[in-house]
Amino acid sequence: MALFKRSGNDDGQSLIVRDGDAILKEARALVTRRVSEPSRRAFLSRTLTLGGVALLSGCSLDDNPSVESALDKMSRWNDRVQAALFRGDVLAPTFKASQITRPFPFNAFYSMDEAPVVDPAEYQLELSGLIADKAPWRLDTLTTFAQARAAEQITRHVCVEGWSAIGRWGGVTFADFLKRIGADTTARYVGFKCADDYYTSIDMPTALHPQTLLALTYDGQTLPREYGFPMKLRIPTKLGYKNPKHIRAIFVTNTYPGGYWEDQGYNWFGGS
Ligand SMILES: Nc1nc2c(c(=O)[nH]1)N[C@H]1C(S)=C(S)[C@@H](COP(=O)(O)O)O[C@H]1N2
Ligand SMILES: [Mo]
Repeated sequence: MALFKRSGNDDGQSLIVRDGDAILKEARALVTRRVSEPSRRAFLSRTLTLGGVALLSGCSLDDNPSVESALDKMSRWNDRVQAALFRGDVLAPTFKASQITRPFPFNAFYSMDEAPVVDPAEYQLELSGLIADKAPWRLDTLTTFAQARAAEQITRHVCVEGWSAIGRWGGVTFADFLKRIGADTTARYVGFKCADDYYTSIDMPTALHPQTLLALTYDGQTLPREYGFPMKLRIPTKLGYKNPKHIRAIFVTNTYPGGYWEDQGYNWFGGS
């Protein structure tokens, strides 16, 4: 049943086309919309122009609690539409090595020199929640595990702040890792805590997607400090802010964990 198809164009952008259902198309456009300013109002007022004009006409966008509440409801609805549209077997576009963006842009909620310094000898990955084997992982064990299953991808990273870039990440598919630790894959969420106090969470279908990677290398080298050493999650089906760098803890849960930007109004599903 081909109700909708996802296709990549030359530029590597992907789009959903679903005959006869403008709402789903609009929902997709709504979440892939890039915003230039990482603020709640900028993000929400842009989505408003696409999704909620009729709903909110006559309301002022400034400091109006009922508008904010309506927009929050739209964002939750938007999460549900995106989750329904998400297909575990539809792959994000991949690229050739010659298309890699050099230098790859840096982004975080601070400037580059403030990126955390993680001591590889001291590092431990902590596991908690609905996981059978919660033993922490040292970096050498993690590296050996990843190298034995080497997965690699050249994909596009899309940041809501208005830029995108193609990069090459290597590691192990997150599905393999979740299997190894005995994660309950019927649970709803996987959450991440980072060495710089960033945090985010993703839905289980995305966690199990074949392109979702626990990445330890960038362009064939150890992941550089600024880009997430010692380890990041690379998810080409999601926007940049859903790709946690410097992961220090992973947990599996049925309780909504939110995220650093998500708790400030960014859409939680954050599909790209
Ligand atoms: N730990 C951590 N992860 C993070 C962020 C952050 O500030 N801290 N920023 C996110 C955002 S908004 C983007 S666009 C990407 C940037 O990744 P890059 O520096 O590899 O381009 O990291 C994401 N993951
Ligand atoms: Mo971002």
